[in-house]
Amino acid sequence: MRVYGDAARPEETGQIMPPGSNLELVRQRLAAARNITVLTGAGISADSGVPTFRGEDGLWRSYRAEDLATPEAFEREPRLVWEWYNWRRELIATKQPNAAHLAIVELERRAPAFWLITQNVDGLHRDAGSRNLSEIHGNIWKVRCTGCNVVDENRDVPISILPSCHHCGALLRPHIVWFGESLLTTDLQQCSTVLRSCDLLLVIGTSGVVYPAAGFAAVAKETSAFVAEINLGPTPQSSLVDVSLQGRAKDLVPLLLDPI
Ligand code: BV8
Ligand code: ZN
Repeated sequence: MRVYGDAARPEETGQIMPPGSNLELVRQRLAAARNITVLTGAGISADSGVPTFRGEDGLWRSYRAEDLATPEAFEREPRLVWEWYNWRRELIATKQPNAAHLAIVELERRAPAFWLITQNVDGLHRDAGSRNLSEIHGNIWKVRCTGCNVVDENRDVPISILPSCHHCGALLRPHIVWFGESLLTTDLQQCSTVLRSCDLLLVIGTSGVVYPAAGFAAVAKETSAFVAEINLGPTPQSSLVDVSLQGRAKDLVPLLLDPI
């Protein structure tokens, strides 16, 4: 059952309910929840000025992110792929966490049990202070050796376009999960645990089109968690969740925290 206040479903009426009508419901559920899981996507960083993947600002030059974020593209044109990641590193290095990132840190501090799953690679949740965190698509500030597989933190801005491993000299790649690559088994196991054990899942700023993250709300619903979504508009998950709050993450997420 989905709550949009007492009105009919928006897709039936074409009406978008103001978030205020069920913001209170989500706030109450959050305050009562013993075990909270949060899933975020690029939309939470949009309010920090980081381009989303599929928004009008999400394209880079004439390439689509899905064509660059693949092992095949890196195999074929490592220089072009590194140019794209360098461009993103230079941009992200100038951005700060926003009120939504900080509210999630406060939620982690207050909740008896809390875990954050992010699809974002920008590192802004970590910068904000999140610690119970799975960066399931990797982190743009980490590199991995294509020879010896060593993972290192690398904050060079700009990064040299074809960086090499100081252990074995082989080419370094971004430590990021590309399309067609599996997520880390440890991350998948942690996601399954926290999705099946939570009594509330909050899904923030994701278009819900990239798997396996796009299936996470359904996993939480299987074990009867209360699922709320925050997004600018409806997503493929909207029919599945209990409440959809429509608005900017930086505005809505802080409102979900009861004032102390
Ligand atoms: C996998 C790293 C098993 C790159 C990313 C065929 C072959 C192989 C696999 C597949 C296949 N067909 C399908 C798949 C699965 C594939 C997939 O799902 N493809 C999609 C495109 C159909 N998935 C995979 O490949 C995954 N691996 O399945 O492994 C496997 C292995 C081998 C063979 C078969 C299976 C790996 C997926 C990870 C890909 N890497 N990122 C990089 O970042 O450089 S995904 C990329 O999309 C980003 O990580 C991003 O986070 C993610 C999801 O996008 P969103 O975060 O949702 O961002 P988006 O721009 O889409 O939406 C933003 C949302 O925010 C919007 O809804 C907007 O309304 C909202 N918003 C905007 N502003 C605000 C806001 N909301 C609130 N407030 C605001 N202010
Ligand atoms: Zn190496």
